[in-house]
Amino acid sequence: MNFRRTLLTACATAAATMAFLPHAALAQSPMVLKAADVHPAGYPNVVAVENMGKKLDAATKGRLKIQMFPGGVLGGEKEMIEQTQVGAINILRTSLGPIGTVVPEVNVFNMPFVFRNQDHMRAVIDGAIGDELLAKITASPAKLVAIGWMDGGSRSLYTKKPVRTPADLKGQKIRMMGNPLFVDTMNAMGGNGISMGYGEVFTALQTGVVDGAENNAPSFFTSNHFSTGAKYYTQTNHLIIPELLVVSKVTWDKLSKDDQALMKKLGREAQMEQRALWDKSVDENTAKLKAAGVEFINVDNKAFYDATVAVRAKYGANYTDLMKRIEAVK
Ligand code: GTR
Repeated sequence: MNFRRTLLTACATAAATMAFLPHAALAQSPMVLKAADVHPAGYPNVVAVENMGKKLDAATKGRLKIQMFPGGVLGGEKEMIEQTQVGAINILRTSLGPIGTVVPEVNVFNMPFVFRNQDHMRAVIDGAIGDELLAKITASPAKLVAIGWMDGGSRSLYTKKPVRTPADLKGQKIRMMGNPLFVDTMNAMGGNGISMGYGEVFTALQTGVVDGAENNAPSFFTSNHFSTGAKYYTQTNHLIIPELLVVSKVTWDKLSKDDQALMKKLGREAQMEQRALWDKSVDENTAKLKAAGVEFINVDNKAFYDATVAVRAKYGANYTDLMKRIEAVK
C-alpha cells in the first residue's frame, strides 16, 4: 500500500514535472535581440547600445539580452532599416537621413542648416518636438518603434581638392546619404550629389567614382575615408542630423508592457550615455584626423546657407509651423 502510494506519488510528481518543464524551460530561455549598426566596435553609438544590453540583461535577470552586430555586417543602412521593419533585426541605430524615405515628416530634421548649431539640435531633440517626432515615427506605418535619439554631430565636406566656396564644388561628385533631399542639398551647394551606401564610399573615393563625401569627424576617421586622398575637410557644418534608436514593431509587439517600458527607459539612458561618449569621440577623432595630415578649412558658411534656401523651402513646405517652432527653441 505504502509502496503503491509512493509509486503513485512519484509518477504524479514526474508527470507534473514533465508537464511543467517545457514552460519552465521556455520562460527561462533568453530572448536575444539582434542589434545592428554601420559603425565599428568601439564607436560611441555601438558602445551605448551594448551597455543598454548589459542593463537589460541585469534588469530582466537574463530574460532579455542584446547581441550587437557592428560594422555594417548585416548590410547597409537602407537594407538594415528594411530588415528591422520585418523583424529580422530587432534593434537598429541609424541616421535619421535614410529614415526620411520611409517617414517623410522626419525630413524637417534632415534639412540643411535647419539647426543653428549642435546645442540647438540637442535642445530640440531633448524637448517636446523631439518627443513628438519619436511618437510620429512610432505611429507611422513604418513598423519602427522609436525609443531614443543619438548624436550625429555636424556634417562637413571632405574632398580631394580644397573647397572654400560653393563655386569650388563645381563639377565635383560628392557622395550623399540615400535620400533625395541630400542629393538636392549637394546640387544646391554647387556640387553633384551622388547617393550611395556608407559601406561603398571608401572604394568610390579610391577609384574616383566620387571626388568627396561629407560626414562628422568620428565617421570620417573611423571609415578611413581620409586615407583615400580626400584630405581637405571644409567646415561647412551643413547638416546636423540626429540619429535614432529604433526597435522593430514585430519585436515590440512580442514584449510585455513592462518590458516595453523598460526598453524605453533604457533607450533614453543610452541617448544620454552616447552623448557623453560622442563629445569625447569628436575631440579624439579631430585630433587623429589632423595628425594624419587632414587640412581643416574654416569657411564662412553663409554662402552655403544661402545656396540651400530653395531646398528648405521645398522640403519644409508642408511643415512651416514645425520649422518655426524649431527656430524658436533656444
Ligand atoms: C554617419 C552615421 C551613420 C551613416 C553614415 C553615412 O555619420 O552615423 O548612421 O548614416 O553617417 O554617411 O551613411
